[in-house]
Amino acid sequence: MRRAPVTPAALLDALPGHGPAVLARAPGRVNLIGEHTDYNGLPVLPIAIDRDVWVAARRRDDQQVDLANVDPAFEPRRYVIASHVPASPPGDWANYHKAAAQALVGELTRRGVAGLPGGAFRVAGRVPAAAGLASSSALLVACGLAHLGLAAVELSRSELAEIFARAERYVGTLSGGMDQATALLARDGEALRIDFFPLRTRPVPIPAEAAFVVAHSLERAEKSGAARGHYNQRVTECALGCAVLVRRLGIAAARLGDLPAPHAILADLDHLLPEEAGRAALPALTGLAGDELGRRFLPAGTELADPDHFHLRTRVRHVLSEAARVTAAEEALRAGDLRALGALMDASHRSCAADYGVSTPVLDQLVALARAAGAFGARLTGAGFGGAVVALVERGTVERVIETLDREFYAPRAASSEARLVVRPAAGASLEHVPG
Ligand code: NG1
Repeated sequence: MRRAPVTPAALLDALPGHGPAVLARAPGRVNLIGEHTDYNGLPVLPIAIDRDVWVAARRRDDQQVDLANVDPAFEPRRYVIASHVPASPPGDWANYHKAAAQALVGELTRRGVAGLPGGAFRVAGRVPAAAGLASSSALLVACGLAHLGLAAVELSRSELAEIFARAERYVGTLSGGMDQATALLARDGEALRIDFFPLRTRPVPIPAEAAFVVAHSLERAEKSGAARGHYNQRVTECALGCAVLVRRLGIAAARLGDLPAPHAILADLDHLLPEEAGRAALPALTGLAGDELGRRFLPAGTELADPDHFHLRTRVRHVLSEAARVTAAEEALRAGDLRALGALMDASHRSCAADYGVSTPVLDQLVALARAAGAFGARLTGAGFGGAVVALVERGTVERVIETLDREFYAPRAASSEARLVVRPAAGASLEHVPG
């Protein structure tokens, strides 16, 4: 049975105690194009979606956090605020609250502002989890915004995007900053081009006839599970690929996004980078001694899918070509050319699958079904390894795409109709102070 949606008013009513409260909202996101580029310092082009996490909160007089979720699958949690909050076991939902709180304690201390108060927090989420729709970041951002509201401290949205992006690494993923920036800075009806290091954003209007269908593969892309090692592996392969290029070309670059003349590098990649490298080959390839290599690229405690073996050429090829596709996609959107945008999304999916190794046969199947039903283009969205695809569809074609997906994919699997959604570009997070 479907549970009735919980209203923000009911969430406020569920708070213990009396007096003023705050109500925070943060949306999930669908990345239109620019996958696995953010942590490389290269651009992304997501939309925030009309599915959000709501958090109501009221201040406590002590340093305790009392956390509860309307979904009984997420059990209540309590912890004490500190500059180093011990993490709950991997996958525990409280870790996203802890991540935000620990980061805010650090930030407020750095600014010489009085500490972060304890509080009661009541949470309701409508972003499908483990679907590549950034539900974890929506939870972290909504909890963090609510907590700042309790502390009565204001920080700019851009500052918060950077603080919360770093904060999410608390859960052990070497993640980039796309999700938190989208949740905080997106604008209603528009896509957001985001550049990193330093963070910069610019809205990109979306033509009225464009619609977005998100279809879940029914494979959970759980970054607290196996996907974390695979995600971190890609981050490390890119960093190593960059280090090899730095040595081969005699240039300075901290990450792939710093490389000069990426088009020329892309054209010559077969000569510049080996396809693969074992760990033993890395000192010769990078010119770095083993201990420096370890410290910079393979720190202890970072979970990797295969710590002895790295793909270099294909990973770098995906990232550099994907960055060029983001720029072309922004131009296509501004020109209202949905056909061109769709073709770029298709190319992005092929690159994610063949070069980056983050697609699955089911994601490929969903992309093919959406294309066959008339979508302009379709691609996996988010980290991959399961999760969802996004299809760019003309408004008049949405029904046909949904019917095809239901008939060919969801009905035979007896899946819930919530497995596929039509999403619209929504505004970023909000915070409201509710008088007592
Ligand atoms: P999802 O799909 O929400 O887990 C992850 C990263 C992003 C980005 C994409 C791939 C987190 C919180 N988010 O998103 O920063 O790197 O993968 O483009 O890890």
